[in-house]
Amino acid sequence: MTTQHRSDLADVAGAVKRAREHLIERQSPAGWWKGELRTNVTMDAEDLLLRQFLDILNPDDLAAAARWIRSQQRDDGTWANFHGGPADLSTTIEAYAALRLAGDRPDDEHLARAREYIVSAGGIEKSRVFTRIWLALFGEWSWDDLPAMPPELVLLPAWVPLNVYDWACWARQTVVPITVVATLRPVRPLPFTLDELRTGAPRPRNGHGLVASAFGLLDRGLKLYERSPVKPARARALRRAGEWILDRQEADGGWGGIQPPWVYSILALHLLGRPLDDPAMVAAIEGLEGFLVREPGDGGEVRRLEACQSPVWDTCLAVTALLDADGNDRDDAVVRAGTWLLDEEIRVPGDWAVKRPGVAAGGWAFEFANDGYPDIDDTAEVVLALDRLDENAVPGAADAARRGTEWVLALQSADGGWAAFDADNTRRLVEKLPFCDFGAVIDPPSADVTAHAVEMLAHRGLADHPATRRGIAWLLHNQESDGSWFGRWGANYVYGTGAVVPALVAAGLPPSHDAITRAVDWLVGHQNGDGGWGEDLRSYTDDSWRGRGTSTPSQTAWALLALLSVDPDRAAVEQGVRWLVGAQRADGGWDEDEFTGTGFPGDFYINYEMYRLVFPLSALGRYLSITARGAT
Ligand code: R03
Repeated sequence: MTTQHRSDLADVAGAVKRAREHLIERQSPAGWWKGELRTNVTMDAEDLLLRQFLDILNPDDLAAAARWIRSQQRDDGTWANFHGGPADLSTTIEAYAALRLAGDRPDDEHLARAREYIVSAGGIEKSRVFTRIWLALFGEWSWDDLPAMPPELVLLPAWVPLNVYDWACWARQTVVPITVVATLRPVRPLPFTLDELRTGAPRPRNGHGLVASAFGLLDRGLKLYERSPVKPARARALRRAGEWILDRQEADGGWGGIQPPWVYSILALHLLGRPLDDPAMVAAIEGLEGFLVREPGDGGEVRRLEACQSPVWDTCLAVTALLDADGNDRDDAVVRAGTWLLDEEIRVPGDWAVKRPGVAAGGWAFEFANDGYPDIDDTAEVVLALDRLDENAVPGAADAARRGTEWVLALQSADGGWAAFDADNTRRLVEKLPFCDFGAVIDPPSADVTAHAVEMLAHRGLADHPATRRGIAWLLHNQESDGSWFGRWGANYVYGTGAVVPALVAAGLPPSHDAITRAVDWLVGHQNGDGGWGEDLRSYTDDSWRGRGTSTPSQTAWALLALLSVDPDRAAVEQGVRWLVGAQRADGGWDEDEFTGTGFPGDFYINYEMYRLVFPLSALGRYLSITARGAT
């Protein structure tokens, strides 16, 4: 080994030490980690509109949220859905409406520029359904001009197409309350109009082909039914929807740990007759406080709402990173985190049991409180972390890991892959409904989640289990022709490939396997000149961006984790490691303005605050231990 190489190793060791200390400083006294989950200003705009609707909008909150929204406007007057992204029409309309609520005037320069863009992009008429629902609540859009959403949906048995269990869990929990709201069609006052944002253009048809035409007819039929005086099942459906919603309220007052079901459930329960001082309503509205981030800003406090919170995910990834850094399973931080994770295990059935009745509960959700919706991604990553703990230091870890493993096995989809929340949630018909113009509405298996499940099963000694073999076959079948894998929940092919390669290696595929060499070639071929990796979110809509973009800490770490699992001796590894070490801040952290998390490809993206720390620490830690092992 050369002197040059040894001094590099000392640099890496220093970087690992600083990152590890930085991570430990950020741990909560209770043992968890939680980075901020940043998304876009529709969260804040909708929060203000909700409070305006309920007549509980506090002027200080309004001012602080408006300050945040203004701070996110770009020079061209628009708002985007992610750092550096293109203008987004619906987001800009919602931000504009929120700032009008805060008293900004249409002829103020910043709103004039926003309006110019909105009108040039087609106005309210071309915005997404969710945006027009918010406007309909204030009489700024007609309920008649929204897709019909009948509450009878909740009465359909689970074998009838389009029943609520055909929808992804996040869509299901959003759509049920929306059917209530869209049936009761409330209109509350707004101290201004948004006429200036309308173009009068007719709404374009929702698609072509037989299915689109059939759904167009269905929509017209449902609207005629809305006008008929006799609707035999209507009262029962509304009652059932109310019960369905109430049954799913979580300990933190919310629904599913995510903003859309939360806010629409508040609206629905209120419209069904619950006053604001009803205990369920109080819990729901107060619970939102826990999702608010407040900090000092220019000109006063700013306030923004998280779409979701990631403590379980952040904590299991942090445990993995710490163990990758020094392998000490007796470390106090690791033990406290492991103990907290055991406490978060979900032992009650949820909606997932509709597709997998009789399966024993035992999994983890992403959030603090989301007992109805454990997910496979979190469960796999928690089990991977628990599996590396010392049972004597964290008693119960082995049993919990076993239950989690069983649950993941049971939630494998029929095609051999794993999705995030449900098994066999693959009915494409749902996507064709005119209502569905934003986000994903089904939850089919993805390469990243399947990889995490396979890696976990292999770690549990189940590499030869038939379920694992079918998972491997799924991954091999779903490799892109260029050798990469698609990243459903992280950006993008770098995330997918960074997840799949270590999983296949853990499951025993030799590094010489064609799928692995092609993946490695793809990664090496997409390394930036500076040694890092980056992938722009435009890769979701434009193939020329696959694997291309400014180097970021999390994406560089994902690529390194894949390469390290195959061949740590490559020049590409050295260069990537050097990029990470060089980009580290003095305090041990990294900066990452880019969004590298995915909520919905094309529509909704996430900046996970912890990604810039946990993944580089894992990558550098693994590099160090592999290299040290090689040196002895
Ligand atoms: C990273 C892996 C773990 N992972 C969990 C990821 C959770 C991501 C946050 C989910 O937050 C949501 C935000 C949403 N918005 N809109 C919707 C939505 C759902 C989840 C939405 C979209 C369409 C319909 C209903 C809701 Br219909 C902003 C597996």
